[in-house]
Order: sequence, then C-alpha cells, then structure tokens
Amino acid sequence: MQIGIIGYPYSGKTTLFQTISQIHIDPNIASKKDSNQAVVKVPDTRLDKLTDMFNPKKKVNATIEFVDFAGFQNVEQKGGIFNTAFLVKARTMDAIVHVVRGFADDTVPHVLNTVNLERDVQNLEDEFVLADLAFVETRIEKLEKDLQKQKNKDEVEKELSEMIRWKETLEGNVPLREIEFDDNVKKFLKNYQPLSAKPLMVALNLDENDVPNKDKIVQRISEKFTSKKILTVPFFAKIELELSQLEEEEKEIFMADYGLEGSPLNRLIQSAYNLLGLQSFFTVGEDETRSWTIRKGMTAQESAGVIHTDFFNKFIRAEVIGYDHFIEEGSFAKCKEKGYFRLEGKEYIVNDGDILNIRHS
Ligand SMILES: Nc1nc2c(ncn2[C@@H]2O[C@H](COP(=O)(O)OP(=O)(O)OP(=O)(O)O)[C@@H](O)[C@H]2O)c(=O)[nH]1
Ligand SMILES: [Mg+2]
Repeated sequence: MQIGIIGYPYSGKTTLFQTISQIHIDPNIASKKDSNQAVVKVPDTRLDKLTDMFNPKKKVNATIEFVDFAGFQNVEQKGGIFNTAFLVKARTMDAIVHVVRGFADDTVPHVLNTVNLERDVQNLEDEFVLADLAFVETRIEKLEKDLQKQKNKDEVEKELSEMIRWKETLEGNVPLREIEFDDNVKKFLKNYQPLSAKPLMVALNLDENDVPNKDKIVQRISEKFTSKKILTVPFFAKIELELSQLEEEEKEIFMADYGLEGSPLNRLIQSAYNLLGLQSFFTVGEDETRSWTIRKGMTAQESAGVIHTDFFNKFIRAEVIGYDHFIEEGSFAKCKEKGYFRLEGKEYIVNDGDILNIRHS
C-alpha cells in the first residue's frame, strides 16, 4: 500500500516524511528530486507483546510505503498546479495526505502569503475536481468517436454513461469520493484512479501557539470538510521531528507538555486504516511473529492468500484465537481448555487481531 504526501511548497511535507521514515533528507538534494520514498513498519503494540511472549528469531511488522512529493507548481494558476509527472504518480496512490501549512514563520516563504487552512484545503479539493474533469472530458470525446465506429458498442456505451455521470458530479464541484460506485462500474475507478475519489487525510501542520487550540481547529476543519473519506489529522512538523530523535523518556515528557498523543506515524496509519477499511491479523511461532494487513470483511481463505497464494489454493482450515483471549490466557493450551481455540472454514470473516494458523494441503 502506498500513501502520497502532497501539498503546497514549504508546507512541511518533507519534515513530516522525515519524522515518519526516520530518514534524513538533505534539503539541497530534496529540492531537486521529484519525490522521496520510504517503506515504513506499521507500529503495533499487540505484535510487540506477542513477540515478548514467543521470543521468536524474527519480528516482522506489516509495512506501508510513504511517498513525499515535491510541492505544487504554478500555484497561482487555477486548474494547473499539477504537472503530468505528478498526476501520473499521484493517481497510483491508495490514499493521499494533504499537508496544510498552519505555522507562521517569516523565515519560511509562504507561496500564498498568509496562513489560511480552509482556503488551502478547498484549493486542493478544487484542483482535484478540475484535474479529474479534464481527464473525463478527454475520455468522453474519445468514447464518442469510438461509438461512431460501432466497435464494442455495449462496452463503449456503458463506459460513456459512467463518464457522463462523473462529469456531471464534478461539474457540480463534488469530488468523486462522495458518490457510490456499483460493482459493474468499479473497474473504471480502478483503471483511471481519479484523484478526487481517493481517501484523503488533511494533515494540519499547526503552529506551536496552536497547541492549546489543537482540538478546536481540527473540529472546525473536519466540520467544514465532512466526508466519510476525509479525516483531519493535526501535527507539529518541526517539533515532532525534533521529538522523534529524543530518547523515549525525554520524548514522553515533552509530548505530555505539548498535549501530543502517539507519533505522527501512529496518527497517520490509524487514519489510513480507518479510511481504507483495513485491519491486522497475526501469525506467531518460534521462528517469527508477524502482522499482516487485510481489508475488513476478508475471509479466512482470502487472508491466507495474503500470506501465500498457495495457502489460498490449498486452504483446508484456519486455527483461530482472538488476540485478547490469547493475552488473557497466555498459552495455546489454556485457550484450548477454555474453548477459545477454534477451527474455522474458508468463509470465516477474520476479525481485527485474530491470531491465525492456516492448515493447508
Ligand atoms: N517554524 C516551523 N517551520 C517549519 C515547520 N514545518 C516545516 N518547517 C520549515 O519549513 C521549511 C520547509 O519545510 P519542508 O518540510 O521542506 O517543506 P515541503 O513541504 O517539503 O516543501 P517542498 O518540498 O519545497 O514543497 C523547512 O525549513 C522546515 O524546517 C513548522 O511546523 N514550523
Ligand atoms: Mg519537500
């Protein structure tokens, strides 16, 4: 899974990226590159606890990839702040983090001159809609030509009617993430990956002075941009980068002072899991303990397929224990005694935190 970090120049994207990835980016090199990328371990205290209990040779966290994009170009030009390279790459992201500048600092240039969270969030919404509209209009032209050729008529007509629905939605200034997609048109969403359909995290890079008002600001923005597919996440890029480099004890003291909970990585991953409907299951043993990411609602067989395609094809049963039960009882034997150890078939819907052992042929 890939999450793209985007936003206006100097909003704090690379600072956030460095906190998340713990990679140091040389600012002179960073400005010349299109993007920075890092594969990051998904933190999970449950996996840490299981690892303590099993003492395996290896602990393997699920991972997630973050891509730190260069700032938007030509920011004064409405409908044109994304270049082609940006569009191509951003469309492949599973979710977007929009870093919005909320800090005042005269030493850092501000491309729009003033701090205004609402304006910046709205601008990006507008740009997404305009970029998708440009795509849809070109697509409709092409489909109309195809229709005259009378080739694959049914398929062309089906797509054309869906593209017209997208166009009308976008012309009403509504992002595509707000409309429903039936199974028979989901493939267009998958093929074209419109930006305004992507789950969005609005990451407010707030000013140090906003620490006491943090929750109010978040509430104000999330009320203005209400959607099932938008979450507002606050952070303090500069402070949190410095904090991330401190020792654990010191870190906790400072974080309490700032009223911060968890790391920016924790906050973003939690939001991403919520937005994308993701959850984790675990596999345990003497060799390794490991966390895996799946979509909510996935069956035991589908989840087995995430471990290995062979496990999907040759699935027999899954041995299942809920994480809480395992921690409560402390061993497989005790779980068996209490009836917490279950054998489930391929249609079993996996729960968040299930410990699975796949039996296969
Ligand atoms: N005072 C203050 N400065 C910040 C904060 N976040 C970032 N900066 C500074 O702002 C400058 C730009 O930060 P970056 O993280 O490089 O911004 P960016 O969004 O990656 O910028 P581009 O990649 O050029 O688009 C750096 O000098 C940072 O130290 C913040 O929360 N407070
Ligand atoms: Mg940057």
